[in-house]
Amino acid sequence: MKRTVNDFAIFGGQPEFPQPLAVGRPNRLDSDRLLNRIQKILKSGQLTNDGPAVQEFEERVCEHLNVGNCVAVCNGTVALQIMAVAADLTGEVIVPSLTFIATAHALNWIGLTPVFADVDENTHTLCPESVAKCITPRTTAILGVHLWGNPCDTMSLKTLADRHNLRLLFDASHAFGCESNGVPIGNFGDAEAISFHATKVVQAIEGGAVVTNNDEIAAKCRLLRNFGITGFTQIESAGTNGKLNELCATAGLTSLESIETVVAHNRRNLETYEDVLDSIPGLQCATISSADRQNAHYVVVRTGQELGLSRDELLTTIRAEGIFARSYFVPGCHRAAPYVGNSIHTPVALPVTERLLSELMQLPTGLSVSATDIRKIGCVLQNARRHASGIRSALASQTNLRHSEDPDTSPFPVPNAA
Ligand code: T4K
Repeated sequence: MKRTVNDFAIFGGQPEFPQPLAVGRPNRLDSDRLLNRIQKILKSGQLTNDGPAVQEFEERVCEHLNVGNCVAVCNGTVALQIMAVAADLTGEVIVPSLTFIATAHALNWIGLTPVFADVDENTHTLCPESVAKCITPRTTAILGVHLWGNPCDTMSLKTLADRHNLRLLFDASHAFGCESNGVPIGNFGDAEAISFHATKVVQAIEGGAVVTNNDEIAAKCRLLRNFGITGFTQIESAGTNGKLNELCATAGLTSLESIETVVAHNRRNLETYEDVLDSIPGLQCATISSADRQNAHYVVVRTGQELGLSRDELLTTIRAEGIFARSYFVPGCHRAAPYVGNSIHTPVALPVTERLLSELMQLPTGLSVSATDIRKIGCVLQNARRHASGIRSALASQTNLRHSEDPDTSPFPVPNAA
């Protein structure tokens, strides 16, 4: 219990969580199932190059998402690149700035120009009106991001894409297991890219996929991920090495088997957070938990003036308590190298993006976080608000502890896996 400002760990008190809780900590895989599968692979000798585990993983993903094709690749960034090349993109591609830098970097790395549009205040996904203002004769695609698992406004974006003869693609890295109007994410636009990174709701340690109902795009993706090779002596196109290996595919299969458990746990955690945050003015749960099926993988909270602390002051305070909350995706792609200061990338104002970047934080969830942990987090947040003015002045007077320019610099080491 933090009765006075000095009880907060940042000012010398005991941290509430000596073993820190983190956002994105990987959910544990069932080790018996995984090791069993790994043994079979090692015995078979087929370690990579489109082996049986990759093929089975692709089949299971198709079944789960009710989608026609899944092309598994080595990570989500390569999935974005292979998808973009398979869709014949050139020139400019409109994307949100409020996303992980990989969305923009994937395009930039293959010679495309990411152009940043603003996002919607509630869903934090591409705002169709802002996208419309970014379209030029060089635009060939819109790439929406289902941020935090919130589905993009797929209908309006499709109308816009059709009107201007643009490809419509999605980065679904956060949205495995989510739906939009009853349709699983993975079925929208020309194709969608998914990340199966260790920190994701379904993980293959490292992995990704392009999912699509467009057979032509799927066939191209298969070719592109394997150097464009079609036979021992036949090379049909340019290509790269984007293959998922068998060991990672087995991790993906094992993870996929526990998705219902993980999502149910995440959803209960989200409900507990909503309950706890309801009584704290200045903190509002911003994850959409509507009729759309949500994986609740991210608990997104919007900070407001009533809190009495800025988002970054709050982050500094609670991280010292062992609550390693994040401020994804500061600084915003448009403020990151190599895009910052270049009007080609940012032709329109991004007021909503800017506001969200300064107000949002993400709180720990996943299998390693319990309802009891969340109630304790709630108490810390409640007390931080109660002592906001004291914390603010103490932070300002402590030069060595004053939060840095980069609010993601943690005073804590990365938690170990104990
Ligand atoms: N598009 C979007 C919208 C994305 O969010 C991402 C990836 C991509 C595309 C690209 O997909 P990939 O190419 O990555 O497949 C993480 C992930 O590295 C990244 O995959 C993810 N998005 C991004 C949102 O988050 P960090 O830097 O925030 O994660 P990190 O290393 O801080 O890990 C989170 C916590 O988990 C830490 O406390 C450490 C702990 N941890 C992490 C790992 C990896 C462990 O305990 N064990 C582990 O093995 O980036």
